[in-house]
Amino acid sequence: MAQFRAAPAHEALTTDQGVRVDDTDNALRAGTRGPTLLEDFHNREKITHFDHERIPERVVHARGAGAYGYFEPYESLAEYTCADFLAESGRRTPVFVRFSTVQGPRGSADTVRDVRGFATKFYTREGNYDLVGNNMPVFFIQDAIKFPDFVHAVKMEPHNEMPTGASAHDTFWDFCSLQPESTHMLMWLMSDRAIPRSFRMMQGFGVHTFRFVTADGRGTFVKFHWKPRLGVNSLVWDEAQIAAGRDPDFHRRDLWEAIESGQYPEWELGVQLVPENDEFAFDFDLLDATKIIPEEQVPVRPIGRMVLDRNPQNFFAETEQVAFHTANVVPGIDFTNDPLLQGRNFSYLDTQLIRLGGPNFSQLPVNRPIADVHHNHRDGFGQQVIHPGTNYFPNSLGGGCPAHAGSGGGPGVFRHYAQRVDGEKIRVRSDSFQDHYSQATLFWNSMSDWEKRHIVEAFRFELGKVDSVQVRERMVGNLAHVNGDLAAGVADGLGLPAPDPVPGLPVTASPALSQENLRSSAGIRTRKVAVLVADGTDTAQVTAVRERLTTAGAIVEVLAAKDGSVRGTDNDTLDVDRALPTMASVLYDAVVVADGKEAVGALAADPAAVRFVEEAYRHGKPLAVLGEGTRLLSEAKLPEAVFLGSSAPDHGVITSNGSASAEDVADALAAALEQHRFPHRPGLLN
Ligand code: HDE
Repeated sequence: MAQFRAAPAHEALTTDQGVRVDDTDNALRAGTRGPTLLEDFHNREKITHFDHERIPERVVHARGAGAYGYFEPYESLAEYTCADFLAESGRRTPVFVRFSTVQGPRGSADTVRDVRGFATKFYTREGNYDLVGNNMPVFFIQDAIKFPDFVHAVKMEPHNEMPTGASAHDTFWDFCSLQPESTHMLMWLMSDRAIPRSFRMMQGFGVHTFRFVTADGRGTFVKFHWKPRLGVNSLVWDEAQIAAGRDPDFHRRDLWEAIESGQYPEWELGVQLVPENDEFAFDFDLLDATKIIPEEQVPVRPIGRMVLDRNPQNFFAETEQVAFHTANVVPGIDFTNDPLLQGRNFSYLDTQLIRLGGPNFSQLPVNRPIADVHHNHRDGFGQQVIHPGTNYFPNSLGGGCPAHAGSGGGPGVFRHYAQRVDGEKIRVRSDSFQDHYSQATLFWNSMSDWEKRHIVEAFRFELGKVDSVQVRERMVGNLAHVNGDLAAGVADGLGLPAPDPVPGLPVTASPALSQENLRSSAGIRTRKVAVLVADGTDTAQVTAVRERLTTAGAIVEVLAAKDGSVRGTDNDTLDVDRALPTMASVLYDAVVVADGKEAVGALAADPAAVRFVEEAYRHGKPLAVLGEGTRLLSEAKLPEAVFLGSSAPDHGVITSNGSASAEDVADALAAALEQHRFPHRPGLLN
């Protein structure tokens, strides 16, 4: 697939001044072997520009990938908000979305265990609205003043700049063990949500409680949720670690390729609405960003959908230079006093000023509103606009323009929500923010058995990388407040005694939190399947399987020991899509082993093919093995009970068992793919 868009044809190379250049391969020099001359303005300009190509990366969320698309509401929300982009069913608003990891620098791997940023810029007719969220609905801290401490702790350690893209190190766990308000978020971070299969398969959350405001100034609390059509799916940890080496660009490639191939990712936007009168109706504080509103208490109302259908043309110009800001709101959307949000409203503008080199970054194409812009801001680095006329207000010489939009009232004018505020000037956290464990327990209670197992394993891994014994012990002590089994399981892995569980408030469960209940509504669309073949493969079966799966929307690739083609059983040939050594099973969702005595013999003798199948099995992925292909499973020393004798559908290992047709096997594989993983299979790597 040719995805690189070449520069326009027939354009001659010029200098920055537009002067045509005759040669950009040889600097001007005195004689063929003489010194280079300062006079060569093209050479100097070219190198000088190059020397200044880099800008500071984001202090957090440095690594990301973005795409354009649109948002459209299902119905008017005018009852709750005067936001123009939510006022009419089907009204399309262009968007740019950037997904990111938090900890690692720009060049770090995609599949690390981390929170993912999910930032959306809506280019509305009434100005830009940025919903700068994450793929987890809560945060590590309650007050923005702790953010520098938190980020210093999670980032690479200051003396040796390790580890890259990982939270499994002493300073992070030291901080969190001393900051119990992080416990709920740690549960999410240690869950599979932190290792998504794809950006396209993540939920997104606004995290804070925001406020919808109607034209007549009535407020309603609102929490935002993005829900992916493809379901919420994750990698397993071992797989994520291998993928980080096999394809550090795993997530950005996945997003890019889906959009290039016309398989546009889609999310539904939902809102939880809470009347202002119910501000104190919950046993937690709506202003506390370490809490969710359980969906069973306030259902998520779907209000529209977002489709991403266009890749950027230039990563730097668009994805790198995009500047999100929580304070970019439009009429009808306002803040609450969430102390985390209040701090963010300061931070994003501040950070862009240095990252994008001055105050004019909103003039960059990706940041430019589609709404008209008129103000008296002038000059500064990189000013793109030639402003005519007066530059102060009030004025008479400029006809009084730009005038206050609000003086005559009318729609489309931002007016801050009129909230009554009074209080002492104090540095005190509200008592209503003090329960740090109940919702961590709620999360734990809501997980299925395999999700719980993964959480325990993740805590063991992370704390196992922590050298300080007292940090490990303190953290296990905190977990005893969440759940006794969790704390005991983690303690066991660390060789520590199980702490006594600490009783807390009674807590139920929220089924909406489990990935078991967040399945795809789009079947197996865009799921990637590898078919292993060699000379002597039964090509008719491969073709039948491929057709069946492709029709259902999957992407099927044929892999052999080398590129080119393989010979079939009928002396026909089959083209190879990928050479096995360039790929790995972690880059696919399912694996098919083709039939054919000679081919299976060759694959069973190829350690790369055996490992391919073994890893797919141990990562819980669906496997379809045609005819004699089971020899490969035996060679990989996989638990035979799973694939010998029956098709064992519960474990997602499908065999043709001598009689099933290739089509039947493909259908069974498609059904297994819809389940994503088989977490109860024996012999799994977590
Ligand atoms: Fe951010 N955050 N953040 N953050 N954040 C940044 O802004 C900050 C927080 C989030 O794709 C920075 O342009 C403070 C919560 C995303 O460009 C910076 C606090 C949530 C992105 C910043 C928070 C986020 C950022 C770094 C504590 C989820 C990437 C570069 C109050 C709701 C946006 C930049 C993109 C980026 C500050 C907490 C999400 C430094 C002070 C909570 C998705 O301004």
